[in-house]
Amino acid sequence: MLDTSASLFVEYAAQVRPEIDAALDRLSRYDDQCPARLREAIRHSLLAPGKRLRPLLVLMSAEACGYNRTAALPAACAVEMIHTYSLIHDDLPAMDNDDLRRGLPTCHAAFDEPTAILAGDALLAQAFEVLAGAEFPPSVKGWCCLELAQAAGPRALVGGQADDLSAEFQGGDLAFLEHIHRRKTGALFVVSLRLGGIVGGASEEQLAALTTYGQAIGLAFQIVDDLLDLQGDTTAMGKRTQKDSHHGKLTFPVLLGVEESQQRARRLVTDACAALTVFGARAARLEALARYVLERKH
Ligand code: GRG
Repeated sequence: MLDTSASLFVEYAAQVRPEIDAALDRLSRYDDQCPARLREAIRHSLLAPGKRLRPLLVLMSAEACGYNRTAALPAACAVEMIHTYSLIHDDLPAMDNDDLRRGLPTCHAAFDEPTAILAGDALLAQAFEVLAGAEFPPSVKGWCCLELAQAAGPRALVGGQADDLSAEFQGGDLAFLEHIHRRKTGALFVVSLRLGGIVGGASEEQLAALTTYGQAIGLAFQIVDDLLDLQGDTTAMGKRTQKDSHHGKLTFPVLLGVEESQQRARRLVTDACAALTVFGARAARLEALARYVLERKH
């Protein structure tokens, strides 16, 4: 294992986030075929100050494979578009019914419900346009589109969300909770790392390592998210906290308690880092991100 601390990731993210934001800005300057209100709604959510963890994972994974970060940007933006669409739809009154996201009013609160639904729909479609239109070899583009569609689809993100909504009413055990979050949260983490690896020409062994790492940090991220919902502060988080406990939701601290949840997150981060040995010193930033997942305050 390398000697890395979360600050290595924090510094890298501060340097690279503006590159991601600039690319997302360029990709959302639609001409007047796109109605102005729809464009504003998309940009309101897409350009809001998110942490950009998933696009950073794409770029870090491509770089760990020795690939150029700028060339990997379309894959990074495609994943962030899927993530933002999922946040817009999750915030809708029919789902989590939230009024605050990324420190700003949610899309439907700032605009209206139909516009927010359409903004999400537009981003979901555009993610694939961006990937398919990138300057990757055709076989790489096809592979990336397949993996992203699977991660966003009924057996992953959407299926996890559906089960999460039903768990609010039915309860469940630890295995069910992990099954939800491997799909709802984990699948986008894993596909971010895999897309970076695929465009970066990763070997089978490297792709398998990225997958194992992604599954572990995805789950650790969700456990920490549940703990922050319980203990965190709305201003720092940029979204409402203590919603899960108030809605009787199935969460890790509810099932395991705070202490055991923290221990589980720590164990997952250790496992995640152990999976990266195949990358040698090039794993340093990914290891630092794993530590950041444990230490983050928002
Ligand atoms: C609507 C298909 C569909 C899915 C919604 C995104 C989502 C699935 C639900 C949101 C609630 C939630 C707790 C999701 C788990 C993943 C998560 C913590 C998302 C927030 O990700 P961050 O913290 O957000 O990376 P930023 O804003 O920084 O990008």
